[in-house]
Amino acid sequence: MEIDFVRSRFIKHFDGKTGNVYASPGRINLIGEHTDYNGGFVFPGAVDKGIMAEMRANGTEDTVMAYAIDLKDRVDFHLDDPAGPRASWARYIYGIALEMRKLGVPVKGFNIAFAGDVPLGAGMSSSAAMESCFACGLNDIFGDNKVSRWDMVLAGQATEHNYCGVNCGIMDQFASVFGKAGCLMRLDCRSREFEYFPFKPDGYRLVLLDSVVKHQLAGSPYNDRRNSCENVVKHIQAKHPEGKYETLRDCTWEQLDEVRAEVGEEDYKRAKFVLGEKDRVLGVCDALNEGDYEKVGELMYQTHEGLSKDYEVSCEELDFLNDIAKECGVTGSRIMGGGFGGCTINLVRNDLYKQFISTAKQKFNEKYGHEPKVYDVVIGDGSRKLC
Ligand code: GAF
Repeated sequence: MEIDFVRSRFIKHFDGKTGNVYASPGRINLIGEHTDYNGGFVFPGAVDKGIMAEMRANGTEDTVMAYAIDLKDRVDFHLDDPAGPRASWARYIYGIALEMRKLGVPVKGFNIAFAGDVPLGAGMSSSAAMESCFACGLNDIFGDNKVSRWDMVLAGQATEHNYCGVNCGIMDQFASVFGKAGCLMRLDCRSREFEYFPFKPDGYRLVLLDSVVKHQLAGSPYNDRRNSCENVVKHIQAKHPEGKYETLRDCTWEQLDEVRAEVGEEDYKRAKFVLGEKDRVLGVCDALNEGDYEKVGELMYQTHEGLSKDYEVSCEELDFLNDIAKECGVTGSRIMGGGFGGCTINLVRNDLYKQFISTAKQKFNEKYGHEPKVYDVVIGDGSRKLC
């Protein structure tokens, strides 16, 4: 996306003056799904697509004038209005501004115009890209950049919790803020320690196939999944008062089996997936260290199976794309992100790529009347000021 594209709209829709321009990316995740809010590991990377915003203080105490370029929608609101704006996109601006105030940034009125090239509803975290982009701008304009990168991550997550109704973990905001070109990141969501993993799989590439089934976490059973996990932890804690069980990260397979009858089959299956996924992320790290991409792929297929059968966040279209990948001999394939629509992420041998993409397009089209969208993954940088 070009700076001039955003700048020309900013100038046109406000008072002709320019501001500063900021960008934040969406993300992919190689493995480690629904583990972030369970204190486990994730393996994301930022992508080369995201949100770009031009922002400038407008001299008022609390008036925000906001323009969503892609939607051609203008909303003005007051930061001191406890209800905030109704438009869902504007709530990200309102929410992050209030969360940055909580961190001591004296946010006052500002003008903002933004656009994005991260596909909406594809499970690539367009919302985290918005939060971290706006946080980066507010930190710069009003806060002398004193808020740390981790606090911006947490402000983005709090925006989801407090203003958008999604009880998400920290993976998406983390990836958007901390991303680094060419690197995936292994994050321990409990200790928040992370390391960059240069990702140059010799002979393979990552590609996303977008089912175009709109993934949207607000109003989806995402929060129910989290509640199920927390319920299992509560039961394990009650059985083991001597220990401290905060998340499923602290629980063993034996303990899960002990509470199986009490929590019921549904919550049991959810927790079973999470315990397995925790192990799979570590397995992928070892496999990457050994350059064993076939092993990485095998674990990706296992994740898909678990997300589909036990966590039940897949849909017919995503399972179909996964089946095609298998039939074509693709190394690894699985649902990416929260689920309920969006993309599969596929680890494909270079020599198989063309045939896989054309088969997937043709078969998906035959069944659903349209082709899946194809996004080649380019791992890019995290939140930054452009000018
Ligand atoms: C969504 C959430 F926002 C993340 O926190 C994470 O839980 C993910 O779903 C599933 O891994 O993207």
